[in-house]
Amino acid sequence: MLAPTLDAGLIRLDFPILKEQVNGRELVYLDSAATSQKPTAVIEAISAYYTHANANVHRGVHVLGERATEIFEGARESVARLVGADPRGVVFVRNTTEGINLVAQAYARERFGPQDRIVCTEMEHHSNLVPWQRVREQTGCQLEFIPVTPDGRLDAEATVRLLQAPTRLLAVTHVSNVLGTINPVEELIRQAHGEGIRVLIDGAQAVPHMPVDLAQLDPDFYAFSAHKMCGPTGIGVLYGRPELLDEMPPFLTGGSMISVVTLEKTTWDEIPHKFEAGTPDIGGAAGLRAAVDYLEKVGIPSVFRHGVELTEYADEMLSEVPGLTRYGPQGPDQLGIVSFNLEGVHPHDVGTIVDRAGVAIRAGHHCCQPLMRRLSVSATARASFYLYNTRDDVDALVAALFEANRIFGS
Ligand code: C6P
Repeated sequence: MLAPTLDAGLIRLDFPILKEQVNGRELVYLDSAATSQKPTAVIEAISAYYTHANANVHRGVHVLGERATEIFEGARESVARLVGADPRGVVFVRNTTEGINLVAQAYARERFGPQDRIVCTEMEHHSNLVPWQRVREQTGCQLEFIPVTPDGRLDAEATVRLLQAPTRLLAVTHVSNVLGTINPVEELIRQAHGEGIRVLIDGAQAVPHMPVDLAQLDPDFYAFSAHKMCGPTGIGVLYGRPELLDEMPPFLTGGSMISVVTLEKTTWDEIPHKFEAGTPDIGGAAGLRAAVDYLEKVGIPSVFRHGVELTEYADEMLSEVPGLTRYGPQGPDQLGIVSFNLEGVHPHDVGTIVDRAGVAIRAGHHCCQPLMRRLSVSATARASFYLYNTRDDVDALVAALFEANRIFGS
């Protein structure tokens, strides 16, 4: 059944920053894959935390300490509900990058040696690539990559070949931040588990935009960031299968993650606290909880439908722009992210010219240098959509691209 449509015009009213004037024009924000804008409810939740509840968590016997702990643990419950996870498996980290580093160091580094292989893909963000190179340096394990096809999908034949012994871990993105490709992660997890291979999914570009049910997908690890899903910067989530987290040593050590400390020896707290050393980002958790409430109120299935429809509209309109090359699949397995180049115009110039018209896009390698090499480009321009974007925003981008062509004489 099709989800109800959302009214992006009404939703825009919840995001005060969208009233900003940029270069004399009303802001058109098409860079949500980098970070999303924040609704008033999130901004107010952070402010309310500091105004009425600021204290440290899991320590205080006083009222503010209890309020802060309720907010922090309430955020964990909210996140767990959103993604269908056991709250004991929800570890608060700084961002997706830290979540993946946690798994690289506390899981892979501890277990793998030269006889083992980690498999990644050519479309990974550096955050899901560099940590595995580091593990290779530390353990001598092998690291191989599933190639990306010319239409921006994972090579099926190589996937089958690489999801076999000696592979021990597959680390793959759910949605590509450059191509918008939605990878068939449910099938990949099933295939990998059939061969006894653990799976980490980078969900940074998925959780904000589409329903994600970890109970159904059943990954071993799944990482995402609050700041791409209407929440604040500084807090993210690593989901880990509780039995695995239980077995793993801590990533960072110090206060808050211990059970008993003597001068000789320390024992660890229960999960997830074992992985949350030091004072956490409590204000961030307050914002994240409000972001989850906000997205649930709008309805993630409606956010997904809106992203699909806007991307289809953008594809149709961009096909009218002379000299434009689009990267990535254009079909049902593509979501919310449109990368392209204009013939004869460097993507940074494209970014600068559209910015003059108040349109914010990203230009560069998008932290995916190996993918750029595979696409035989040094950089692309990238527009990315979210629940507050409208067809008018796409039209503003397209008009600005015609202007870029005029300036560069194409
Ligand atoms: N991509 C982009 O503009 P952090 O920075 O840890 O919150 O997220 C890292 C990350 C990991 N995986 C994927 C698929 C991502 O898209 C990102 C962040 C931003 O594409 C900033 S480089």
